[in-house]
Amino acid sequence: MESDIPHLVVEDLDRSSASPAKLDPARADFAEAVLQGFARQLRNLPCRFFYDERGSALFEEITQLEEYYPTRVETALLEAYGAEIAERMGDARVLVEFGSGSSRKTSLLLSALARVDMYVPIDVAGESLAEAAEWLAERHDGLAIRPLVADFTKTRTLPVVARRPRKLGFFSGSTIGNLTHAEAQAFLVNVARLLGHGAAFLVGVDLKKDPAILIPAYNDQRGVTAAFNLNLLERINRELDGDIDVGRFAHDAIYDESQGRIEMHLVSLARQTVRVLGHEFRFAKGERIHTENSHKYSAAEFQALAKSVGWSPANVWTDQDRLFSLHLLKLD
Ligand code: AVJ
Repeated sequence: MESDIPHLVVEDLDRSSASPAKLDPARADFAEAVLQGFARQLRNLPCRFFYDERGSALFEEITQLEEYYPTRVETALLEAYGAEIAERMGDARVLVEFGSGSSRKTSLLLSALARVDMYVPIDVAGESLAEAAEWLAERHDGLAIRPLVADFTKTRTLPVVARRPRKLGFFSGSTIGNLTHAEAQAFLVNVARLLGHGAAFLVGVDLKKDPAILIPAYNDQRGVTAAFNLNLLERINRELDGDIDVGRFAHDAIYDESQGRIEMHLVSLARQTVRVLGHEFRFAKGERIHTENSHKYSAAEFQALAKSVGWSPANVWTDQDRLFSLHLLKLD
């Protein structure tokens, strides 16, 4: 899928960078993704790079938009069904959270899961992870928190203290929608391995629905999602010595009915040349950079996907308007 030309940028990066703080691993990772993504016929940037400090703040703003229903509805589901969910999840003591965004939702779940005494949040964003851990520690007495700074799709082992039999998992916000179906299957296999026998896994999944509701959720009136998308280009300018005129790109969000997914793109508004780390890239007017997929699943589709890799769908909770779903999956 990804890189057929691994690590090609490392040397260029050293020489052409204006910044003396060269080659920290996070920056090298970003550099490689941008130089490779921009060199492709169909240009793309992986969505994990949205979440620098500015991007994380913009995402927080997105979650509060009228048009962006997922956070609001998922939170309401946890509030309404928390006790029932906790009862169905069982009495295991360790909770592992993948891509632990908002600690608000986690706190709701933890309040319902009275038996849990250890919480392992896994996220690439080390700073927000530490902040969230602090926020939760204040609210949940006696909870041991063992954050893991890692890409949750690549995590193969848990901290030693968390390797107790029977674990619970939580993956909220429909972040699973960022993955293709094949990637989601691979991820579910990995979670099964991490959580082990007797595991219960709660997954928030955005439901398929009328594009008239979906599209505004990814293209809001106030332009917060546009700013979130365009921040990728600003981040390139900030971190990779880029000279991109961000005003010459526009945000676009489309719903691809056949693939059941929202796609976000950045569209070049003019024929232009941009420079990144001394490399030149020419864009035609109208040329696009694909920046994110957000897959939507009917409840039955997601259950079938989970089943195909060995999880047993145990329950699904949805709101009255059928906007969002919380799936409980179990492992024997
Ligand atoms: C955090 C991946 C769940 O796909 O809805 C929000 C990210 N992108 N608006 C989503 C996002 C644009 C969000 N996830």
